[in-house]
Amino acid sequence: MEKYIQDVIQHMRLKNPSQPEFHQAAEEVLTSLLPALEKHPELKEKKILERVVEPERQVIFKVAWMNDQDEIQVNRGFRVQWNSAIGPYKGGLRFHPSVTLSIMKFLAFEQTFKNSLTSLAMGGAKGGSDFDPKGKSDGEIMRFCQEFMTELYRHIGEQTDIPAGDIGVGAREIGYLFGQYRKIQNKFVGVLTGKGVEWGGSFIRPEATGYGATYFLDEMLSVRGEGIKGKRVAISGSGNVAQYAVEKVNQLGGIVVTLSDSNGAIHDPDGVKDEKFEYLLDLKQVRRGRIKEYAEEFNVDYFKNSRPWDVDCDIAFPCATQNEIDKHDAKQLIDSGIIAVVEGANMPTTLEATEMFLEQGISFGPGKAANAGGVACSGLEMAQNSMRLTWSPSEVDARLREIMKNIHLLAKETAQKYDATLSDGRIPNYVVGANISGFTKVARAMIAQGLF
Ligand code: NDP
Ligand code: 2IT
Repeated sequence: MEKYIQDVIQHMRLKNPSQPEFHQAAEEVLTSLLPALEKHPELKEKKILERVVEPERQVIFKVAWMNDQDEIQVNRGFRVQWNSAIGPYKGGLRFHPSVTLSIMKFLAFEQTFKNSLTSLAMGGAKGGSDFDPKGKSDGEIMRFCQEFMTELYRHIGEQTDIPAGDIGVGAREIGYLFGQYRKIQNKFVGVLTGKGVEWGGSFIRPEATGYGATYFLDEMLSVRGEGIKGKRVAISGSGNVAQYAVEKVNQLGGIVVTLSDSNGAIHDPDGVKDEKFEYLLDLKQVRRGRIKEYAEEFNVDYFKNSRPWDVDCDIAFPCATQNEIDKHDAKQLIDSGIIAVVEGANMPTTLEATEMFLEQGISFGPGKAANAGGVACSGLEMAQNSMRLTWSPSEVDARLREIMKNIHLLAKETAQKYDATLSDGRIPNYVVGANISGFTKVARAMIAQGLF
């Protein structure tokens, strides 16, 4: 069976050249499925692996728009609809200059299994553009979003494919995208999530990924007989996920000692809290400034062009982007004595670094389980839109807490069922647990629905 998996991986690599991020994501999932394939030979007979590494549909389109100087700009737009066996396509949009088909595919592939773990009926997709929102005026952002939606609208719909935010796409962009869809289609429907609460959005959606990942961390620590209180937490990034991870870690008594952006990292051993947290929200949400300004304002260390992993901490909480913890960073974190890694970002840890953490018996919460709170809350937004109701913040938060608890339990019990535990046998291998449980539900649906 091992050879069969390696053959599928080899074929996937050959068929999709120059797509390193997609190769990495697919290899991580496929290799971890070995115990499930041994137990369920029908998965091989039905060629589920061969079928699940192929997206159902990939759309690539041109986005031409005008900047403030009346110069024509040309970007590329994507929507990769990976799998709709368990529900309509669902997943975010990323606007970042690094966006390629490889990155879209890795994200859509991961999203498929993440959405399956939430227990809600959502298939997997991802989209975005190589458009760089940094330094653009509000008018430029609006015109770009309108042009992007003028093509995307024909591929999505509230029963077909429901995009949301990701890197570079927040409340402002969702507003412009939604406005254009509504205008073109003359329909007010829940075709996007992450909408403003006054026009169809859900309370807690902005907070959900950061809160949810912190709830997942709390669950992992309780298995170790520990809690967040008093723990020093190194967070990377300073965007949507990082901000609300900071807030929830603070609420649960942890100390957030780092933050970062693409220019560098800050180290604040006393913790990003109280007026410093309020400053962070204003800096990033209102002024759209750089994290360096936090260091200047509060007189703490700033490390230019650095990641935040070279500090004394108990927990690493990556919330920026893919492959931001490599084996060098993993060694530093292991030497610092960390007990847990929780992936707020998608695939922030390289395969080698993940292996190193698992070998050390460190509780490792993979993104598709740990950061599923964002899309889970998007699923709750869809439910509210269908009912034309709005739940209170406390009701949504309670449901989010419950969903994260259940994802943790599912990953833990699946790991135990397949004998996947770490060094001392007590800590579950959540990578194996999350991948097998997310995958088998999608696989069963694919088998039940015939050949596609
Ligand atoms: P934001 O755009 O709000 O913030 C992204 C943060 O990461 C910024 O601080 C940004 O710095 C930093 N960053 C982005 N790219 C790089 C890079 N190449 N190198 C260094 N730093 C970088 O995005 P989100 O917070 O929404 O997303 C963060 C991560 O969480 C992503 O991996 C995303 O896929 C994942 N995620 C997001 C969810 C959501 O609901 N938003 C749900 C689940 C996962 P700068 O401002 O300098 O670019
Ligand atoms: O990676 C992710 O899960 C997201 N960006 C959120 C997707 C969503 O549809 O809410």
